[in-house]
Amino acid sequence: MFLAQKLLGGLVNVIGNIDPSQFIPSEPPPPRRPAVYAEQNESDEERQFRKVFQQLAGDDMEVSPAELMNILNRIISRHADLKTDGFSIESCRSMVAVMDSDSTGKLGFHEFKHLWNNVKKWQGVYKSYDTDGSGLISAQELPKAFTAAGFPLNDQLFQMIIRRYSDENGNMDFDNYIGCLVRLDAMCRAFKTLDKDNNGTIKVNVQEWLQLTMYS
Ligand SMILES: [Ca+2]
Ligand SMILES: [Ca+2]
Ligand SMILES: [Ca+2]
Repeated sequence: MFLAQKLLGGLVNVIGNIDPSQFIPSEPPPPRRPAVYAEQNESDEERQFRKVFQQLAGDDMEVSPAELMNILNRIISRHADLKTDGFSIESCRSMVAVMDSDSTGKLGFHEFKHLWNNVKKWQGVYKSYDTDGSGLISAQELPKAFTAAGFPLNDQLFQMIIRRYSDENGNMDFDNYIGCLVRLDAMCRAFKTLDKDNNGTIKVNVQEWLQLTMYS
């Protein structure tokens, strides 16, 4: 009896329902505003950031996947404590796709700023939860790190994430970690947007499903 309860308890723990209301996806980027309006109403910090953005984005004022890859790889080359084999073009295409709320195929100022702030925040989480200082997030470190990042998933989902994003030893390097969180964040945000009555369930048709899953 006791054993059965324990077994069942363990099972419930593993398969336990996740509660999407506990997820804390980041706020979506604000809607596009005319540049003149934006420039008149932004803080000093935003103005600084806009200058940096203009240099990174070039003449079209949008960051392409290749530009994003160069930017991220330049940054990580200055952080020896973050282990990584570098951001790939494929992972940058995926990040641009899930952040591209206005469907231009590139990241505009607000989309990029949103991604930038998240990367900064999640980099802090990565460092604090890499408790053994290996430069990688191990399978043991991962649940706490993801929970701190705003995503308290269950064991089953953590295992799935490790299967998909970590190496054969269960270690996740920095580029995989960022790629995974950008996607998780965007998918949770999409879920919250579609779950209009907030009951934890959404209904999508095939068009919406494919738009969500294939442009990601
Ligand atoms: Ca990697
Ligand atoms: Ca865009
Ligand atoms: Ca570690």
